[in-house]
Amino acid sequence: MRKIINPKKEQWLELVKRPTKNLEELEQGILETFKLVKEQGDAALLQLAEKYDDVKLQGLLATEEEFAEAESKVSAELKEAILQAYSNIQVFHTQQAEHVKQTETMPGVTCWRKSVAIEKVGLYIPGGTAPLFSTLLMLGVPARIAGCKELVLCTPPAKDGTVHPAILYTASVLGVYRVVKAGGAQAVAALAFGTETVPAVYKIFGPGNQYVTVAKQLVSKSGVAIDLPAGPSEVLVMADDSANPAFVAADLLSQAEHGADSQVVLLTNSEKLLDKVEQELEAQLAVLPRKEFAQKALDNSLGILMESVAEMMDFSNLYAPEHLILSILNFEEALDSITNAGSVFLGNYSPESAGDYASGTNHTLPTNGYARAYSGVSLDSFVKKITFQYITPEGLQQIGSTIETMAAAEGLEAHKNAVSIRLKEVNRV
Ligand code: HSO
Ligand code: ZN
Repeated sequence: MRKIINPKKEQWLELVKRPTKNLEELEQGILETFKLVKEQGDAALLQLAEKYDDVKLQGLLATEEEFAEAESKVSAELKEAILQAYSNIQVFHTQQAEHVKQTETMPGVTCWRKSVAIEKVGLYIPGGTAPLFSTLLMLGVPARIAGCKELVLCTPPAKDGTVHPAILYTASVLGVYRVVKAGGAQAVAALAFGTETVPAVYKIFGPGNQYVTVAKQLVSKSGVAIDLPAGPSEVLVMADDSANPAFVAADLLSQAEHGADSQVVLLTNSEKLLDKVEQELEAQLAVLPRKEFAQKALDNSLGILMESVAEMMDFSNLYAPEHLILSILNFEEALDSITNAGSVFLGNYSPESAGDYASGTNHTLPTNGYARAYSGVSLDSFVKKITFQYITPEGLQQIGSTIETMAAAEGLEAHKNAVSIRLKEVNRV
């Protein structure tokens, strides 16, 4: 961890920068993959699984037998944990539903807005070094609450052609039975354009490697919606003397273990705490199975000593972290000054892991400074909001002249006429 003592404000812009990657060079290859999937459909997916995942698949879809086998392989303890997390995520996301409120903006002019589910959604769950079945819950639960009709799951298979049992078990809990063994840009292409076994969807969700990220960005240019511009995961911990250095180090490491490019930042107004956290990091890192990833992430990370909580908050708002942990005594007083963050964890007993898995909030969140303007995934991500209006003849008499005047001023005579022609009839009777 890079230690920085009282940086000047002029340095902040440099410090909040994430290491940028130029992903444009991946585009050419990804466009070729898109072409292959468009032209050859399932055959392309099978061919690319062999090429990139080193697996000769018998079929693209997980079979009933595979679901049954997964069910038997997941321990009772893990099943119980998944169901508990499911329940909490469901409770939290259900209360996000908006109820239809009809409003009369003028007598006889009634407007309302209704959330309508996106009919077909694609969920991408990476394979790779960790089987993120928790992400499947974070996407599948709100999709189900929203009422999405078709949920298609794509995930890269292991070398023996199987899908991780916990992913299949979670899919079955969600009632998602179309599980496609496809990863990378080809999975995104299949979800966007459709193949014989993969229906084309209207929105694609889920994290992935650089290929998946660029592929999602590319399909979004052609009208398929995507959840969020994804980047490496990050956490910023704000800590004062009331924090427990071992807890702080554990939180930093929980995020650092995601990958070598994860970002962790510690802000503190206590030099003593900074030193203690450094010692703890070393001790805890040594025994972590994923210490190689975590060490690399820590090498790019910052431990910054600052003057005050107010200064830390200013820095954090500029950084706009995906996750913000407030391990400070008077965190309640600081809440209103948080302007940019994806998800916030308060006090010494709210680790980020709680939100990652089970407390109920969503863990698909804006990274890379996007928290300045984006929200994380929620029930809203799975619906469109459609507006309605009903105007009575009396209502049109009330509002008509306003519309006519404005249409005329914009030089749009046909717009004006759509009102005038009606008013003429209403005023005749
Ligand atoms: N911290 C990750 C989510 C996750 N953590 C999944 C563990 N499993 C991004 O918010
Ligand atoms: Zn995590």
